[in-house]
Amino acid sequence: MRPLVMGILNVTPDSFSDGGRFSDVARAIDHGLELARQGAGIVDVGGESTRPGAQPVDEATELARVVPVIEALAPHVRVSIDTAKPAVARAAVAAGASLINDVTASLHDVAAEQQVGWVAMHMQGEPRTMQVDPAYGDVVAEVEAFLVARAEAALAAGVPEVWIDPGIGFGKTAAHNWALLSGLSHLCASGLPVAVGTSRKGFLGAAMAQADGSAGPAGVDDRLEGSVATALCAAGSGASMVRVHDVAATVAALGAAGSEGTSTDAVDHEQRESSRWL
Ligand code: PMM
Repeated sequence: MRPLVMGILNVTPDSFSDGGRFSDVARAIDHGLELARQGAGIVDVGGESTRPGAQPVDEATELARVVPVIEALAPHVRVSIDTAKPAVARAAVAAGASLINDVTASLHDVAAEQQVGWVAMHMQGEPRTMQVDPAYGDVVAEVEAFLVARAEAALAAGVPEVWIDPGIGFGKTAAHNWALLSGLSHLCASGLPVAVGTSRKGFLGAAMAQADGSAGPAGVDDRLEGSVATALCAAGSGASMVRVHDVAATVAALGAAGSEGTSTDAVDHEQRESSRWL
């Protein structure tokens, strides 16, 4: 089955890719509706940048950024809230969000109390310093053990829908990111639905330059091919959701790769294997 496409809507002045573009509420709402028209099954609204080195924002600022946008989008498309703050998660659910996208993997009690879905993402360290010196023994095994333990705690607490996400770029070198993408099927074999976000991330800039012989890494707005290719790879490994900026291109590529329908359920590997490369 084709994975769910989560469209990214950062209502922030400083996100690494779309920072500043949608910080005005009206423009953010328009863009969220456009992502839905392009085929996003869910729009992920965030009001605090998590890019490496980002400074935290206060609760009132984050609430003012996300709540009006969620209220406007929720009648039209499923909305998730990308936050690390319990109060923002609660307000977002009150405004219509039904999934908490949690890069700290620490808000499962809020998801249980509100009876909404929860994405547990892996991060080593915290955004300000996470890229200073990320280190693992076996990155795939360590990320998987962490996520499965968090998911089990959430399910035991009564969270109705639990996703796991390896957190590409969050306290990881390029080698760690590639290892996690290559090892994604291990994560999927846990039986938990897996979400993956590679879209426009830095490791793709370097990889794309290496592939085409450019002198410097591809800039953040020139990473479309790498973003779509890795989303497809993730889908091929069994991911049930891909988090992307370029919704139209990703939806088209997933469609062209041959799988039918959209699912948040376990992925039908057999169907994909037989249809993907026809
Ligand atoms: N990446 C970013 C932000 N939130 N959430 C999940 N679940 N997975 C991710 O990989 C992820 C995320 C950073 O990217 P952005 O600044 O473009 O939103």
